[in-house]
Amino acid sequence: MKIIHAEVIVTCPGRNFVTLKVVTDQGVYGIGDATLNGRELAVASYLKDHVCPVLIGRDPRNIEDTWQYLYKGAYWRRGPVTMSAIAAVDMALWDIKGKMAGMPLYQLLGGASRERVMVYGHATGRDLPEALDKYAEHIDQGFQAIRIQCGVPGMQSVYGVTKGGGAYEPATKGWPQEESWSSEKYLDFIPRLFEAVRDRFGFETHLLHDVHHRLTPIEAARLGKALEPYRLFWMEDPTPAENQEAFRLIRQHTVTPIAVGEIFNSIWDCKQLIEEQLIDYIRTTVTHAGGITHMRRIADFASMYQVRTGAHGPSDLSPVCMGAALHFDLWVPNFGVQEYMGYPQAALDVFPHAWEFRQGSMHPGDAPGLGVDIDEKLAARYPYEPAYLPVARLEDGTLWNW
Ligand code: KDG
Ligand code: MG
Repeated sequence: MKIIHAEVIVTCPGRNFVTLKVVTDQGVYGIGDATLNGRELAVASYLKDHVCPVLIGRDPRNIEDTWQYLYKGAYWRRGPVTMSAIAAVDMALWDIKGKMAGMPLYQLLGGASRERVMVYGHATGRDLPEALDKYAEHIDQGFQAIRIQCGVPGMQSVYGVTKGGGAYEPATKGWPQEESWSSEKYLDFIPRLFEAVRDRFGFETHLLHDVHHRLTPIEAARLGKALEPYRLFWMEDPTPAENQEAFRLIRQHTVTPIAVGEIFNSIWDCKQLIEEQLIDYIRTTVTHAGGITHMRRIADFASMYQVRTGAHGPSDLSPVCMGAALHFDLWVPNFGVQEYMGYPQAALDVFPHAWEFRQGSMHPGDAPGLGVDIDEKLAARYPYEPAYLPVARLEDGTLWNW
């Protein structure tokens, strides 16, 4: 069996997505997601110019060997662009293997470890009453786990909160938007938000919050400690994770669980945080962390330290990644939760899928392979549109972590 064709499809049905399609000499094809928000064309070029040519003639059944070939063979290891490109190939090859076997991917991984996958949704409000209303809406939709983000009094814009109040989409067309940030205002307000949530809704639902890398270690420690009475499921990305020792300081002060990893792309990024048990949930994704093959390695390593998975699942990873993630989640023994932000209808139409959401949980479906396809004709109707993530500045203009 041989790969005879590989092509990259860039489409913008509401937002940009990069998809790799790998075609075999037996007529079976597989697809993979390679979307890297705000840097899409870099991965598209990496695939088109450097990876697709060397795939031709390879046996698509040798997934592990292809992974090693692309990782070690590039010489330049790791990094979000390389690892997203490898991930797309890996996903496409698992898709092909599943289709050849006539089995959904989760069966190839070892079968289902649970009936369905618990997902968390985003309740975001411009102010406290709106955030609480959104939380109530999520409860009505059956969510058992909800992330809450809220506008902070005195701050113009806050991560996770849209100006118009609709579904959150961080990337905007044109130049990067500039947002302003005050850790002081945020730290004063956030405990009040959580007190209000627990007062009104009790402790039945898992409660999550994303700090989005914005605090210093000691500030993060203070926040974790202040939030302890509200028993969070997790506090996400409390401080940037390049300096992993910083998490020791946070850990010394608080038992609020910590989730990190959405911007990690290899097991080496996770190593210290996991082996020193500085985090509780690892948030790497199939697309940004080298595909199913590498995610499996990260999850197995994490399981040795009782660290559970909590994969990133924003709308800027395509429905193809969502499918791969759900197969992975259904199998992975140390599963924690899966993020699910949802998609614009146009994106759902471009990517017909077997996965489904019902009452706060999801299932990948039982179609062979990933169970997600791409409607290429429809995709062609949505050409690429340049868009960037915002940048954040402190109130005095200093560039900060967005
Ligand atoms: O592209 C950036 C987004 O994926 C990110 O801001 C979303 O932090 C995020 C989350 O937890 O979903
Ligand atoms: Mg996040």
